[in-house]
Amino acid sequence: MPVENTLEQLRSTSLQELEECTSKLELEEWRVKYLGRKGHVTGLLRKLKNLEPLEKKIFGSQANQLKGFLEERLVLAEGKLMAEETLAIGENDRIDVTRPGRLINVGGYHPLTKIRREIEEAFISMGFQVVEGPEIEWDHYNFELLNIPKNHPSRDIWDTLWVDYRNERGERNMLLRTHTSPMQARIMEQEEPPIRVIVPGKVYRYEATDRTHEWHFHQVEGLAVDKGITFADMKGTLYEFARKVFGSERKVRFRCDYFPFVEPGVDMSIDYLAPGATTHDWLEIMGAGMVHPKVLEGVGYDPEEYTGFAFGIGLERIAMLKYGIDDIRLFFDNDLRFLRQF
Ligand code: FA5
Repeated sequence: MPVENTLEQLRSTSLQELEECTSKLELEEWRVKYLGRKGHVTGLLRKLKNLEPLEKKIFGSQANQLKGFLEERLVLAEGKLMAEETLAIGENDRIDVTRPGRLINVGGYHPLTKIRREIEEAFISMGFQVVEGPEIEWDHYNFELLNIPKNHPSRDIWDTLWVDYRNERGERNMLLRTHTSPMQARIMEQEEPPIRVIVPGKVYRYEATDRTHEWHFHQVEGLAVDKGITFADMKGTLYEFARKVFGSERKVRFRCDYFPFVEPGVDMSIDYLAPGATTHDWLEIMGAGMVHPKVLEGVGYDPEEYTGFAFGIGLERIAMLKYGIDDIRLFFDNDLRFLRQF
């Protein structure tokens, strides 16, 4: 085929194919096919060396022009493709600022966390510090240092979950703490008076559950030890706590109670109208009392020099009273319909 025809044909077929390219990959394949080292245009230029000098000159220049022309068209085609891609991205990602936003589910605090913080605030404002202690405890701290010797009937007050472990004497002496009171002994062992601390934490009991009893729940222990602390200090502190958390109108009741580690011992209840009930009742929220001299001696304090008071508040009970919740088990069901109310 004469060279001019070949040039013309190359021009029209290559341009047509260039038109049909719709991606960068196709454009690159097109470039290799026509302008690459083994491409049609380059091949044609190589063949020119067999022509007569004049023909070589004419067609050489035409072939070079075609090469330059196709290179330009390739750049244009690449530019067009890029513009189309940019436009497509804009179409897909366009932001409609007038559309109403989607509601985001923000997590909230568990009601018990809220109450714990509120109780902490109340005591911090009265000069107490917050400390924490272990949930797995030794019999020594949970019972013995609290004036509850082995085989003493008062142990029955706390139905205990024992850890499957025995010491070298074969005794089972590790347990899930039944109350936060073991921290009384741990703190006094390490610190010198004056002491004023509260200890929030989880406790466990081998107990049947009902509306007001759980087998795992939270307490906030309190301990104040110094020279000259009296029962009146304890009453004043606990009334102030009740006033801060429940308001000054709420009725509070103290009654005598027995705990081996205090003398005298009391419990405190709050006036309670259960949801749906018509008559008021009392809900016990804490045990308290003056630290027993034997407990002070056990940790190396002189009971003639120091006195103190201690208390253990049931956190779930406070939350039930504050939020009008009539079943303690709701706190641990993880039902979002319940948790979202707070
Ligand atoms: C004690 O646990 C003592 N350690 C409290 C104490 C501390 C007395 C310091 C004296 C000095 P008690 O078993 O009564 O006491 O529990 C204290 C509070 O925890 C109760 O008043 C109640 O509010 C809460 N409570 C007790 N048992 C349960 C239970 N099964 N479920 C939910 N709350 C409970």
